[in-house]
Amino acid sequence: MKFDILTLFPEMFEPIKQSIIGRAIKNNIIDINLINIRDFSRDKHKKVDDTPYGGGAGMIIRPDVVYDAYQSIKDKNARVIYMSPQGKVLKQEKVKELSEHKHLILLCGHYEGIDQRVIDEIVDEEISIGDYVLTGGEIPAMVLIDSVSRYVEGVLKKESIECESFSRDLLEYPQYTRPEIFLDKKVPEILLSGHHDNIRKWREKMQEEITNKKRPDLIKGLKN
Ligand code: 4GT
Repeated sequence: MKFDILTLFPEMFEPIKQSIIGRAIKNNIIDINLINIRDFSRDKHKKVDDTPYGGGAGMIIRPDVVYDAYQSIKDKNARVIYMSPQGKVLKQEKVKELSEHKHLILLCGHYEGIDQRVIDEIVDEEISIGDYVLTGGEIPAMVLIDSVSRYVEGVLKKESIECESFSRDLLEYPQYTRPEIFLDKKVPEILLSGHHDNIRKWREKMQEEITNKKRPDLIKGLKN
């Protein structure tokens, strides 16, 4: 799976090259290609933004620079996503759907945003990671890459993903490891019993209890 990232701050993506995603990159399962929008400025000072028509605070990224950056990587089979608080809020269902694509192009805004004309011209879909405002789309893009990559074949062990799809829409059961006693708290007896059928039932019951208590909206299927 290939991710092309159009951004003014490619250095911000260093953290995602660690751990599980880092291993997937080294194994050529995931490819993260960073395109610095600034490289496409034709200005002698490499300027990419300007003041908003109509007035107001902040700077807007110019459409021509973004367009030229996009032209350098464009692929008619890729899905172009603009990370934006105006987009649909990312949910696990959408994460799974995006993981079926071979090539995603992620456009990250900064400052007060990007000129609307280039968004209308190149973007297929806008995605938000939640109802709050950030200084840029880079962290949302990393959230999308991390969540989508988990579903790409070879990134995780098969069990890690399958287990989730059975228990869809429920929170996870609590997990324990050694020591058996920690600060006078014992690990639930059933987990030491070796009775795998009872353990499975106990875990399912815990999932329902925890979801009911912490996120009843997930069970009721409420949108927010
Ligand atoms: C929030 C989100 C996002 C921003 C989100 C354009 C300039 C948007 C700054 C950018 N804030 N992007 N994707 N909730 N800010 O996903």
